[in-house]
Amino acid sequence: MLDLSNPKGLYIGGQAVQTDGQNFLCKSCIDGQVLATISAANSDDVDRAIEKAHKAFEAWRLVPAPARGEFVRRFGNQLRKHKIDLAQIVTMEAGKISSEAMGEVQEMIDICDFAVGLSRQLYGLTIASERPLHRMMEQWHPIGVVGVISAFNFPVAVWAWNAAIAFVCGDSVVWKPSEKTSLCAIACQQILQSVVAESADLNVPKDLSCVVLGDGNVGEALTANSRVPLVSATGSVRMGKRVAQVVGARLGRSLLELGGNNAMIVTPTAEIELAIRAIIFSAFGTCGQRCTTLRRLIVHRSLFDGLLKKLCSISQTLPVGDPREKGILIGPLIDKQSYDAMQLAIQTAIAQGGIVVGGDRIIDGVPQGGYYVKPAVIAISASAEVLQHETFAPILYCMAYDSLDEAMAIQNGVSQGLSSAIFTSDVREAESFLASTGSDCGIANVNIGTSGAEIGGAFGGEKETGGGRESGSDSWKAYMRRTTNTINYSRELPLAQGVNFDF
Ligand code: UN1
Repeated sequence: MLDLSNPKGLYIGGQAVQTDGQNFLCKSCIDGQVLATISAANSDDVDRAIEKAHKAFEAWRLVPAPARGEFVRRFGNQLRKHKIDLAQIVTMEAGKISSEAMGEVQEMIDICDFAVGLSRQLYGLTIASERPLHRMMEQWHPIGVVGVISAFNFPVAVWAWNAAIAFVCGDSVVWKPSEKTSLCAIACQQILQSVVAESADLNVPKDLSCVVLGDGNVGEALTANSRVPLVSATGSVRMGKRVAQVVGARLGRSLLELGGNNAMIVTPTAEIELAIRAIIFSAFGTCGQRCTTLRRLIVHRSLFDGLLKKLCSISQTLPVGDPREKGILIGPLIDKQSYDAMQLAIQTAIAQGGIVVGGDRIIDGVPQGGYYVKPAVIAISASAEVLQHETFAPILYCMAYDSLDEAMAIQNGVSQGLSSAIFTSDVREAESFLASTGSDCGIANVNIGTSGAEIGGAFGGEKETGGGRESGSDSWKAYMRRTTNTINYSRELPLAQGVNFDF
């Protein structure tokens, strides 16, 4: 059923619209093969989609939340049916190995299940009024069109985190995916539209979901439009700063999930075999292209040499290659730009005293035209400047520490604050890491790697990571507007704070 043969730059509900923006190529990062050419949406197209989505919102907010949940339940079921074909498109465009691509679709299914339950739990508080025969309460109302900007590395799940929650909250969605994974977005839209088409009984407005394709200009038009009360953006710090600026200038709301630069501390009481498994997956899985990827390993000096040696040897034997092949654990980088950034980071690390194992390009035994690399392990001083920057590639910087306070200072000593972990069997160390004086990240784990979070928790981080929270817990509140209501059922009009205003 998924048909990617004639992709367009604009999807308004089920309607694919031919646009006349600049052409861009959809490529497979497996071998650089051109999969399609799309003419991008221009700013008028984006405005049009937003207008349609706004109309859809006006109808959708009248549908009871549990019925909206029923729609999302059907979407989750449809995703179950399409799990394999959607995962294959993720593999084709983003280069994920099959197990990770399937895992990504599973995240979509999981968030749908979560959102279905949530659709009966959009609770507001009742509050004791200070005035007699008065009652206070809060309600959560749908907010409007939610603009979603997503990155290439989670080309389907991040949209679903936003969309499934937005839909049960009574919002409509306009999605601007990374232009590197446009086909993934079109496939998602098709799956969703098949559910819309079969949900007449739920009064689902046909333009509930729109997709606008193209480069940063498309994102710019989406963020600038004041019909979009919330923009949820995932990507680089540079992009996030721009979104914050444009949305902030019109006093809209933005939910940002930006760079990571995540660290793990390995203490002397760590179960080292577990730690190694967590390090290898977190650092090199997804070819180092998760925002939760482990980038900085902070190891107690007593363990440093032994652990480094093991990591160097394991990392160099990990099977790298065509992600469609059985047994391959690491697929390609997304593109040449990404490869160049990796090489630049490695050269910078060397110039700053780093000792490197791996990191070079693999040419033999992999599809030509893709950028395949050996994971890089770099022993380096904790004070090296290169550690301040996140490079979206499989590079693991390793450094030694002497005291836990020092390790914590290293861990927190960067401008990003997404994910963090400690491996320890010492309850004092674990609790210190989780305490207010410990990790300053949005995610802090014990005896688990930095990546691969479950959807049930709130996902996001502090500092330059942007402060937003998506996915589980009470993240839904960002997708609604809160009203506080005071109701007087007396025959008097007492003023709050005892104020007299008799006339
Ligand atoms: C991302 O890289 O933008 O925790 C999201 C994880 C995944 C989500 C990552 N569940 O690694």
